Amino acid sequence: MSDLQFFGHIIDNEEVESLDGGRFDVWNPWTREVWAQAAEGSAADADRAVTSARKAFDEGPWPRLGRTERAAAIHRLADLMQERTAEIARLDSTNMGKPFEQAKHDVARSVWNFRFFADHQRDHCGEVYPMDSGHHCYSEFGPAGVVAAISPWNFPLMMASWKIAPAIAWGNTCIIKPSEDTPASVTYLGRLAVEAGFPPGVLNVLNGHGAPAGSSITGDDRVDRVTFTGSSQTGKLVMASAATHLAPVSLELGGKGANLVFADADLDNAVYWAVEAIFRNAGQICLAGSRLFVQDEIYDEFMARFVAAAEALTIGDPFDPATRFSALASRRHFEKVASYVAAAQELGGRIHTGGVAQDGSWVVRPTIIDGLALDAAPYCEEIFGPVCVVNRFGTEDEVVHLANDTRYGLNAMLFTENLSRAHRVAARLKAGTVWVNCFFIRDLRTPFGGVGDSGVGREGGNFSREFFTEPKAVVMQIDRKG
Ligand code: TXE
Repeated sequence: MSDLQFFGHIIDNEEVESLDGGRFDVWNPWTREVWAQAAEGSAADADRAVTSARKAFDEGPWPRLGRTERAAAIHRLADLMQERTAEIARLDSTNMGKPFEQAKHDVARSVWNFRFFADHQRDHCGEVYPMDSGHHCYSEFGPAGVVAAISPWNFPLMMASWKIAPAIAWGNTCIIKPSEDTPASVTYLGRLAVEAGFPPGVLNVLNGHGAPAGSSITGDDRVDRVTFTGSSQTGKLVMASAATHLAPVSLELGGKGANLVFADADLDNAVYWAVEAIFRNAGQICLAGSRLFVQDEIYDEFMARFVAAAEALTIGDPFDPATRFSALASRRHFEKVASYVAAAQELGGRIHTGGVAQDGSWVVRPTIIDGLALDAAPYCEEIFGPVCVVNRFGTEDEVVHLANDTRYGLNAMLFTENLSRAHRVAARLKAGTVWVNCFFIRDLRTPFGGVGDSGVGREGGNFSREFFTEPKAVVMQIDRKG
């Protein structure tokens, strides 16, 4: 009898095996051992999950609950998550190699996602439109229906909660398919929803691979909304699949974030954030500051400080409190990142520090490269690892052009003490979010999403409301004519 943990599907509030009994192995990237198994969802399992969510929406209490009651149920789930922070964080650290302290922070952020959207829905206001003709009109925001949510492995719990929280807060029912690399914490969340007393079918967890599990739910015509975070390439497949039944999509895809450091920047602050932006979570962040542009006058000094700060990051076991940086999330991903480092070397890039650990681990050390051509693959493509490509610039116009010369447009950062320049450059950058003198700071009311290959749509606050509801106009006569 295997002593591996098992993560089943959660359908109709029951944790179940796949109908055909299929399972797959779940790896610990630091030890490079299998530590668990998860149910391998087939098209038949996906059908079961969608049937459950559809029934819960069409016949169950959830969409019909008062907004206060629904908010209270979601806060109960958030309370349970908060109580079990260490347990959940342990799952994410074991499953994807994230330092434990960062995983605990991710749980706190996930709890906040639930609390924020519960309250946002409970306290929202509709709109009234005074009309000229003896009528008035008001808007209503009713739930859209069944939501298919597909989440990635880099923030397993947090990215899933970012989708589930607004979906269920607005009265929808949901099927979440976590990444096959990281099924643990999302399955655990599904167990907590049962414990919190959610009605059956409100939150279904379907484990398994992109195809057939993911593609079966996105292509099911009983699904009303599809929200996806992952690669740009898969995003296109998801959009095509949702288009077969005209389900609106929200896609948060890849990035190649530009980080602009002007000569008048506060260098301590700029170095601190440059390190966070590309080495936190081992660079496995869609928002990573993976293209760094430094103005000529400070280039050498900045690089010396940046390299020193990168080398000071303690690499090790995610559960060692000293660890700031650990293995990449999977063998497949390690091989991808390592291949970009090798390509950078072949293409004449100068590696100032870092490179692939040669000890058999899945570690790529914090890596800083300059000297690459503007069309070199490691410079243009999303590496999604701890690899920063650096370039120098002379003028504001030049750096804006360099920063915008990409298919992506999720986010950018700029560091300057000149207020006018900060506003001027922020306005010119092609990105969904621009951070000035900081990084990663979020207010959940603000729009989040990207342009170009970085995605379609925005989520956050009212932007999530627009996506997860069917806004309705009710026009009412006040004065009867004649
Ligand atoms: O992504 P996929 P992968 C980028 C990053 C990374 C690359 C590949 O560059 O190296 O993508 O990672 C599900 N229908 N990002 O292969 O394939 C899949 O099971 C429906 C950036 O992990 O996009 C998983 O749950 N679903 C990103 C999710 O999609 C499908 C985060 C993401 O997998 C599917 C992750 C299909 N046909 C990777 N195929 C970010 N924006 O943060 C796969 N999936």
